[in-house]
Amino acid sequence: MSDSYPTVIVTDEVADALADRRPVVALESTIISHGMPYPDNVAMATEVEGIVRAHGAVPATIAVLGGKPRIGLSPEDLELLGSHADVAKVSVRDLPYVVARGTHGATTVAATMRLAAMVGIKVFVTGGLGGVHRGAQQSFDVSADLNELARTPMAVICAGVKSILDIGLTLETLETLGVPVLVDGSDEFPSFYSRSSGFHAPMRVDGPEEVAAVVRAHMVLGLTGGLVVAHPIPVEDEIPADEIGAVIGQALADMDERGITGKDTTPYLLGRIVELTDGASLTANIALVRANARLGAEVAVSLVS
Ligand code: PSU
Ligand code: MN
Repeated sequence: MSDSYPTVIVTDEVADALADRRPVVALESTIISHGMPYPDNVAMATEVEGIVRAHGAVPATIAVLGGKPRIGLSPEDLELLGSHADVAKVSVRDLPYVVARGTHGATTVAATMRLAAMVGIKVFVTGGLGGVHRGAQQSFDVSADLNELARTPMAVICAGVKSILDIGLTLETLETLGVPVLVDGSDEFPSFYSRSSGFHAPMRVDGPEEVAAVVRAHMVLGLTGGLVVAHPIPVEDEIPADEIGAVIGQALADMDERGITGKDTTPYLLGRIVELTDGASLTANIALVRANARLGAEVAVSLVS
């Protein structure tokens, strides 16, 4: 473990890569603890780290364990995050609480970005971004992921925004916050399980070099926020929008009936969609994360070359 960073614990592998300016890719942990069932979650997390390595970058999965923010995790840590009953979902506002109490926390996109930025990581891979929830006009439920994108300089590779969210309002908010939204290889913004969403790609790019060029220009301009890099799910893995749309409608109705609100909504909906699709949504989710890991590693490699 490196002691060059006072507030976080960084593995030697990640610290050495950062010191040598070699490519590093951050990975979040809410997707492990609250986004997928055990043991698929641990298998996914392990496989994704392998994909990042196979494409020339060092993976840095991020979480809070025993109150310590950690950058880079062991296989045992991944197992704990995937199977332990008491791992809180930790966004930025929750960080001081889990640290002070010495408990375990799986970090969301927002909290992972904040911790990754503390050590200078520039590229982050995830599945889906949080955003403006449907009905936010009443509930005010807007993910802190958007706030973090407004302030932390980092490229976030994701498969777009799930239609459990209001995709249009999420894109409007990102525009207001000054966050570039790139779409790799498509003229349409993707909706996680599907390549289509009905919304135009705000900025189209083709391939990791073009992504890296925009990220580099963003840094050169000294822009302070992040960038969204939407990477549509591979054609062979996608679930057609109308098919998954019906399932999502059902999951949202079930959520309302149970009175679930706030930070529990995303984990509940993801779990319910897996049940309603008999696991097909989980297969698609894993496939898109794999594809994102590859693109993220390639972007990180391109950024340092
Ligand atoms: N979308 C997914 N899978 C996930 C999440 C979102 O498809 O696991 C997680 C991410 O960690 C994201 C968080 O940062 O949910 C957003 O939660 P909230 O909406 O409560 O901010
Ligand atoms: Mn929320």
